[in-house]
Amino acid sequence: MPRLQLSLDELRERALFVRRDIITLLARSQSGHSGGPLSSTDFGTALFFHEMDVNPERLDDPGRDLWHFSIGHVTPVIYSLMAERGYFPLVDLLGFRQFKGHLQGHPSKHDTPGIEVSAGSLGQGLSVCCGMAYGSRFDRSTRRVYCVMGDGEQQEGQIWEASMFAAHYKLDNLCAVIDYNRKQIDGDVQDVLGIAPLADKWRAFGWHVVEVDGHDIPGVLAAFDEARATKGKPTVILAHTVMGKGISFMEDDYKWHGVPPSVEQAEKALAELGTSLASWTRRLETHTARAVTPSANGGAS
Ligand SMILES: Cc1ncc(C[n+]2csc(CCOP(=O)(O)OP(=O)(O)O)c2C)c(N)n1
Ligand SMILES: [Mg+2]
Repeated sequence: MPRLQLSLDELRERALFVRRDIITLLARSQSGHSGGPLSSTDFGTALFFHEMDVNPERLDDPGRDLWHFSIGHVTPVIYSLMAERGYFPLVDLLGFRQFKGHLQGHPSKHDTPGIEVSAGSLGQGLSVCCGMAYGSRFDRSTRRVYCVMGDGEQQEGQIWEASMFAAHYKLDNLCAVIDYNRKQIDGDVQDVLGIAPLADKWRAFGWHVVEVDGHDIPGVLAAFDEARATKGKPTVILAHTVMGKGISFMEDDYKWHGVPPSVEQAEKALAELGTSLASWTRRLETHTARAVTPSANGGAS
């Protein structure tokens, strides 16, 4: 079960596709979050299409890396990454947030193939990932565990309890990524409840800290490499990002935390991304089989 390790050009194209997917599924559902999914797109693409060893064709493969988005509200990017990676057909994205669909507003392990842990209540994911990483040691497994958190989420006390656990048990198979977009549901993180100096806090809690531009894919890949090479302690990557990245009228505005674009706004957004709502919807509608290889789901633009 190899890591995909797509080239930089392929990763950049994949990130563009994921952004188009996010806008298109939100335009269809008229419900859901825009800002965090778009800030998480580039490092998420690096994770799914280069870094992680996962096997969407065999979800229970014991050697698979484990991943979990503790920020459950960013399902538009989680599901788009999963669909593009071949967990389920792209057409399913058009059923986002529908009662009878399998893509609920927050991730549900009971509904979606490939979601291992349900999420939505902030602050819990790192604890779950500590359990996965610690348990892997007893399995004598070389798998790695990836946990994506938000910056506003850092205000949750449970994270710091888990952080102590991970350092105490030297969980160097655990890599956390923080979407450091400086915004949360009600405004600037520093105004709501300041978390700075975040890097110093994680260092003080015994973690190896890497700071990176979360939209610079080569930089993110280097950060993942550094995490792999770090022994005896867990690594946290502070991915500096921009909420709503890629869509001019959404960037750096917390009001896009939890709302979808209107159809008209989606048209504008997709034009900025080099496509149209009709054209990208058609791409999703026509991909009714799982995209099992990177080249099998490319094509339309
Ligand atoms: C325990 C808990 N408290 C509050 C919420 C409501 N909530 C959902 S997202 C969010 C903001 C999180 O901020 P951040 O992690 O920065 O995510 P972003 O806004 O950048 O997507 C809040 C408070 C929640 N889901 N869980
Ligand atoms: Mg945030």
